[in-house]
Amino acid sequence: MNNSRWTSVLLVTACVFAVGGTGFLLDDTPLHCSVRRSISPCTCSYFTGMVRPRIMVICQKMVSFESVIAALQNKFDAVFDYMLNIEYSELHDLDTRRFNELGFPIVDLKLTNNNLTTLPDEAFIGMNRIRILYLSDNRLSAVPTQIFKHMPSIEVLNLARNSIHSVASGDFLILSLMNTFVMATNNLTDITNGSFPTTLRKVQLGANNLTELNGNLRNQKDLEWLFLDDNRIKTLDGELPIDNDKLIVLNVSNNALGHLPPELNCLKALRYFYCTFNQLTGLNKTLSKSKKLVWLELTGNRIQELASDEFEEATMIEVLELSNNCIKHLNKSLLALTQLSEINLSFNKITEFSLAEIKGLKELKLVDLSHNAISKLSGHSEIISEPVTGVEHLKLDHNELDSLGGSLIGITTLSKLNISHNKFTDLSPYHLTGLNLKILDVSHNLLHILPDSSQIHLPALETLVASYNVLTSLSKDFHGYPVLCHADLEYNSIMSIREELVDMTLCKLHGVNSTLRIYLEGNPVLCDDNTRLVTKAMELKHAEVSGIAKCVPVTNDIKYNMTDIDTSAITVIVT
Ligand SMILES: *[C@@H]1O[C@H](CO)[C@@H](O)[C@H](O)[C@H]1NC(C)=O
Ligand SMILES: *[C@@H]1O[C@H](CO)[C@@H](O)[C@H](O)[C@H]1NC(C)=O
Ligand SMILES: *[C@@H]1O[C@H](CO)[C@@H](O)[C@H](O)[C@H]1NC(C)=O
Ligand SMILES: *[C@@H]1O[C@H](CO)[C@@H](O)[C@H](O)[C@H]1NC(C)=O
Ligand SMILES: *[C@@H]1O[C@H](CO)[C@@H](O)[C@H](O)[C@H]1NC(C)=O
Ligand SMILES: *[C@@H]1O[C@H](CO)[C@@H](O)[C@H](O)[C@H]1NC(C)=O
Ligand SMILES: *[C@@H]1O[C@H](CO)[C@@H](O)[C@H](O)[C@H]1NC(C)=O
Ligand SMILES: *[C@@H]1O[C@H](CO)[C@@H](O)[C@H](O)[C@H]1NC(C)=O
Ligand SMILES: *[C@@H]1O[C@H](CO)[C@@H](O)[C@H](O)[C@H]1NC(C)=O
Ligand SMILES: *[C@@H]1O[C@H](CO)[C@@H](O)[C@H](O)[C@H]1NC(C)=O
Ligand SMILES: CC(=O)N[C@H]1CO[C@H](CO)[C@@H](O)[C@@H]1O
Repeated sequence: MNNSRWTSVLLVTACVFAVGGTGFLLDDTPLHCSVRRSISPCTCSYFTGMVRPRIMVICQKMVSFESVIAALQNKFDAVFDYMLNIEYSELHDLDTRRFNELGFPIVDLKLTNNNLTTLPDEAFIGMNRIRILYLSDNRLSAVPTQIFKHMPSIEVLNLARNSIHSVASGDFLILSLMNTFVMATNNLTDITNGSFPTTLRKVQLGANNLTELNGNLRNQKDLEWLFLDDNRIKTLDGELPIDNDKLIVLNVSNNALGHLPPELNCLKALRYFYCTFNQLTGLNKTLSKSKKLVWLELTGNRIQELASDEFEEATMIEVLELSNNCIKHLNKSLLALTQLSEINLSFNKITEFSLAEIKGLKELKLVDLSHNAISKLSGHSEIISEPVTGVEHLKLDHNELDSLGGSLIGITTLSKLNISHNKFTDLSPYHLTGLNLKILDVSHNLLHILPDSSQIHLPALETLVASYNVLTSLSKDFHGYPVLCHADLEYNSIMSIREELVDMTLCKLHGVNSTLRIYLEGNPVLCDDNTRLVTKAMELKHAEVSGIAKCVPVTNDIKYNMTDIDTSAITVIVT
């Protein structure tokens, strides 16, 4: 994953829940407030740096609303704005007192984690300065519509993690300034049409039980973020906002969508689209006009193939996640994606991969083709004229390959190649010629020999993983890897090792001479008395062999009589 990209997306997600609340406090240093002592057990901090300085008051584990009022009443100067959080408290007497008895203006009220089941509307009388209201993490079973009439200035409303079943027509209409609505993790099955004001910019309805949206978001022209993930929505046809050129993030992952709504094409601003774990069988060119799209996740669908013009104008896509689908053919659909930096096609049904599918994609760094059924790599002749891509990391593990077929020749940017769990019986030195590999994983294959040391030259190879093969001896095998530092050869059938193995290597870490580590656990050679002498000699040449020998103690004359097969059988017996 490209780190900076990830951060930006995670930030987007994080912000949904931080809107208004703590988000704007980030670059603001809280100061102690003078009344700190007299409001115990509540605490307060003073924030400058905003248009109007604010005071944040936090009360936790209060035994009653009465005790909140007793602690805070008339302790604060009304010229400031106040944020009040009452959490983990017992507020059974909410109906006997009112927030406005506190005597200071609250703009941001958070009543979270209080086990609230209902909210008496009298408590909120006169709270018309409130812009942010959090009622999340309670046990509300219905929308507390009755309280909204006292708080017409609400811009941010958070009802997440309650047990609300339905939203009735008009429930939120009175909140004509509301721009952020969070109702994730409730038990919503139904939202009656016409429930929201058309001012919404951020909507989070994830983790509910919604099967349809009833046209509720149709007229949200200013909608920027829409999270509908983890519901049971079967179709979004006719549900997406029309004439909307603001929607940037759309998450409909973990639903039951069988196809993408055609109107997706009209969301001109869409940059991040998540539609993982649905039941899409194809894209039907629905995203072909998404010119601003940079991040597309479609993992866990049933997509079988992509049309050649699938992404025709979606040329800004940088990250494309298509793992866990049923893709057999790419049909050169990726060639339009000139900004593509990462593609994940793991767990699909590709049997042959042509490098021509990624020809000319210069920004492409990571290609994951693992867990397919690829038995043939092709396309080399098509790309030889022009350096194919900027690919740095190619994952081809868990496929059916027995040859690279020369397909990688000329990809000078490639530094990490994983062809573990395939069917290689040998590696042709020719197929690795000219590569600047730093890491090569050929473990879990059928290699009985490493590439001929007189023919292979991987001048940058630092890590070689060749465990779980059937290598039998090591002599000049590392001569083609002058800077090797890490050689994992565990669980082979190596019976002999020669000192000359490390004659041509010099491991350097950050330019400083360092030790080449050779891992040999699970090889018969560790039970050979001679090995100790060889490894001692290697230590003088900056190489260190490691691995715990698992041999039954055998006297020399028994050992002397053993055939090769007997020896390997013995090493399997763990002492
Ligand atoms: C809320 O209810 C839960 C379970 O009924 C209980 O464990 C918890 O102590 C209650 N919290 C408060 C603040 O009353
Ligand atoms: C969704 O509804 C189904 C059936 O009505 C129910 O079994 C399930 O528990 C509900 N899911 C949630 C998260 O409430
Ligand atoms: C959600 O609602 C459904 C039916 O509306 C009900 O069967 C289920 O138990 C509810 N789940 C929760 C977690 O409240
Ligand atoms: C929902 O209401 C909007 C505006 O009132 C209307 O345009 C739309 O057709 C309605 N949708 C449905 C499914 O009733
Ligand atoms: C989208 O929804 C899925 C499923 O809930 C979740 O795992 C993922 O983190 C969400 N992505 C973003 C960016 O919110
Ligand atoms: C594909 O899109 C076309 C044009 O929008 C539409 O007519 C067709 O029904 C769609 N096919 C599928 C399988 O969704
Ligand atoms: C590709 O997707 C698979 C399955 O979703 C995941 O396990 C793997 O880590 C991804 N590959 C990369 C390089 O991120
Ligand atoms: C190669 O892929 C396998 C399977 O995903 C993984 O276990 C292994 O760590 C990878 N090798 C390297 C050197 O990253
Ligand atoms: C590093 O090792 C090489 C070869 O053994 C030797 O010529 C060189 O002097 C060493 N450098 C240092 C700083 O020890
Ligand atoms: C080893 O083999 C020799 C010749 O085959 C035999 O004379 C000797 O008894 C054997 N030793 C043991 C311990 O089996
Ligand atoms: C949609 C599309 O163009 N599919 C083609 C992808 O490539 C395969 C194999 O060449 C064809 O059989 C499909 O028709």
